[in-house]
Amino acid sequence: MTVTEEPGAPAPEIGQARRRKEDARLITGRTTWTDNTVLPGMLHLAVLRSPMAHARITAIDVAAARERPGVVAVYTGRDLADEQGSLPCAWPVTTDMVNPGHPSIAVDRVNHVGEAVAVVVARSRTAAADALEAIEIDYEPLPVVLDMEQAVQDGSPLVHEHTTSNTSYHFVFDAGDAGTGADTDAAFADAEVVVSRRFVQQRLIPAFMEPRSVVVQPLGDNYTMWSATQVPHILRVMAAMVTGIPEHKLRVIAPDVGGGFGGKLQVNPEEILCLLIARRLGKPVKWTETRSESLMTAHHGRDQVQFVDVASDRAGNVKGLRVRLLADMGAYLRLITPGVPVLGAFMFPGIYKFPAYRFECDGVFTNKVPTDAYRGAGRPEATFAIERIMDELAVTLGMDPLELRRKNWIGAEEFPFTTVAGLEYDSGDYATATEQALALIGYDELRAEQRRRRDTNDPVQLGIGFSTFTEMCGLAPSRVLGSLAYGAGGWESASIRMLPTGKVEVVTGSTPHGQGHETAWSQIVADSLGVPFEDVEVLHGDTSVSPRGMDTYGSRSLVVGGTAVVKAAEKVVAKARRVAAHLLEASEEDLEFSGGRFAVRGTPGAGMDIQEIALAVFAAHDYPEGIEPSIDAEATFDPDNFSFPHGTHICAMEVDTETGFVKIRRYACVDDVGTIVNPTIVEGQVHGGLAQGIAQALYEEAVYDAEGNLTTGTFVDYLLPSATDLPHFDTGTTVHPATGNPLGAKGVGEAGCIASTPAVVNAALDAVRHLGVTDIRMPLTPERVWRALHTGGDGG
Ligand code: MCN
Repeated sequence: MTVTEEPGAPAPEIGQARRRKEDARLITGRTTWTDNTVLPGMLHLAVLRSPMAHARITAIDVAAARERPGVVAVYTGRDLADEQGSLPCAWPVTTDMVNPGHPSIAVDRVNHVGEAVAVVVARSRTAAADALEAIEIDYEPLPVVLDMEQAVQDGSPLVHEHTTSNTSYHFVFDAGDAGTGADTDAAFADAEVVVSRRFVQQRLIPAFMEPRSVVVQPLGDNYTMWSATQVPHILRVMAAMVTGIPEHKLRVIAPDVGGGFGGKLQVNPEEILCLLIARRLGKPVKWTETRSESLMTAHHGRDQVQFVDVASDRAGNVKGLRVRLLADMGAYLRLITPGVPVLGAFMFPGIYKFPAYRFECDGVFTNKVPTDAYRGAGRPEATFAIERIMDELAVTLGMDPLELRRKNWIGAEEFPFTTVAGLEYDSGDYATATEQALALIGYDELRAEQRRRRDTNDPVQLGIGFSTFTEMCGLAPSRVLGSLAYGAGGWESASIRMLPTGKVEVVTGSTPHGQGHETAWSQIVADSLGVPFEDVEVLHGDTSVSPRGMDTYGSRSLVVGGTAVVKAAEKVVAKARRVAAHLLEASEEDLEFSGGRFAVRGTPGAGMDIQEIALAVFAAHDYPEGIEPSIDAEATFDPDNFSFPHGTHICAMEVDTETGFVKIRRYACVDDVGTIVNPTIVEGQVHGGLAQGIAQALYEEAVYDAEGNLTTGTFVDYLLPSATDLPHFDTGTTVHPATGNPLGAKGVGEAGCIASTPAVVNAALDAVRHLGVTDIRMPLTPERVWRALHTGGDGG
């Protein structure tokens, strides 16, 4: 888009570090979270959850619970069996993928701890929770399957008895077959050097701040659902399909939502249960989870075992990449469970020019909570694997890890570049980002200090780790998504209405849950229409207000939704121009639009502000033929390509070899997210992403015991870092605009999380490799690091 810049004109809004409009209400909590919703006669739902990871339900007795004070109804899976259908999985990655279906409430069998087995509806939340204790259930235990590598062995017990194995699907991408690369087996057969590693991507919990919450209000045969969701539009379509409630009778509202990180990109069992029960009882029903329920039952992320082979010549020119994954699906396929590792398939080659590439993935069922999207969804896993194996290759070749990367990355002059995975990277400059990051962190001094510490056998060793990453986001071209997931489009919509007083309402199909769209979209509109930033109001998250949308995930909102806003604004200006020409008695061609004003070329002083035109149209008895009496427009945008932000992240890490404690000394990163709409928001997004990526490397892991109980079910056991656990971040940016959207923007919402994990682990290994340590399993707890140092192995 062109931003008008002329002498005396206000500075463009795009690029300004505006403070976020929405923050006052979000930070103080003075807003409409779903759980604040209180309706007359509202009932409360509490869910009884299975204590067994795998069992047959042989008897359920709810009679005593029905008698408890305040209880209105109690339902089991059998009671709702005829109407509950199956929760949706929208991403069948192969034609023969096995999907066992997923009831919102178990009927006669449970497949993970925490699965719903009965629900109580009562007049208060406490009455509902108390009555759960009165429900008696008999379980017949079945063998529990928890470990993926054992689950795929012949003779393993089955998670789903009607299947023949625990493998849901086997997905293959072979660049040789796809025509995007050479024969991988031949590349490996001819290679001078092959390095193979097995990496474990531990299971993580999205751990959003606001727990999930849902309220359903029935009014006749109409239903309004409030939900703390990232995806009100997708939820409405899917809930209508599952429950049979006609879509036009169902309104979904996502009020302000306190974080999601992919964990609220879901159609939850409780959302369906609230709908079904509100329909049965004709009364409003609310469910809000406890923190323990959230950690135990909201979908988890990651959980892969990665077998990675890289082939190269002795000079360090890479020749081939082979990846085999086992991806833990958990007990069921949720909304995009199978697609998460498959999305990663395209990112394993990273920024490097591999001539050959083969990827295989088995999606494996286990008796654990299903996995699904978690910030980055597939791309952090892939980035970890490639950035770790590049370091391992460098060590094997005796090369500097940066020199190896430089030798193999795509040069700035080579864009657009089609990768061996078939993606077209549009723009970037990996060398410049790396040089800036090296300067930011003070690389030469750190290397000198590292040498000193090694030479003096200092008990605290220093390491420096790199991650020179790219990722694919801005999901996504519909033609690509459509070929991967049924019914999924990758477009976004926006509409802009100029109100009579000149204020502007923008309706977006994106659904912010912490990303600051109200601010960024206001900046875009302020520039496009030449109106003050403060005069723009952004509306979102209600299917009656913004009927068309594809919601927020995959760092798509600015690239796709922001561009839809630009396109709608262009239409608004075009419409206003026709009106202005009519009112000013000039031809449209003679009008110059700048800074919100249509000026008549060659007639000084003659002109009209776009905000005046809005009033003139409202009050008009005189507007041009063929024009509706309003200045408004709607647009959709469907990108031709993904966006490919990139950057260089460097971590300097101290490792105490006596205690196993690690400490990030410095962390510097230079990210390229194309044109930046709001530098403050971008920096905040990078910081948040770094916190989560570093947390994977150092702190977080969802752990199950041998019976399938989640032993990290509270924040005492699941180590979510706070600000004081994190280092200062030195951040920088380079700008290589994206070529696929008029803003030139690339997504930023996941970048920090995708890039940082391997930089941290590479740094720790760089500190202690000379002491014989070749790998340390994540998270790098002091115990693991100590074991790796003193007893060998990966500390696992
Ligand atoms: N932005 C910008 N200039 C750019 C790129 C982005 O100013 N070149 C701004 C955008 O205008 C927007 C924000 O940065 O305000 C993020 O934009 P984008 O990269 O398009 O990502 P989305 O808005 O689509 O957000 C999704 C992304 C994802 S996938 C996860 S997971 C995530 C994340 O955002 N979850 C979050 N950031 C989060 N932040 C908060 N606070 N809470 C979450 O749950």
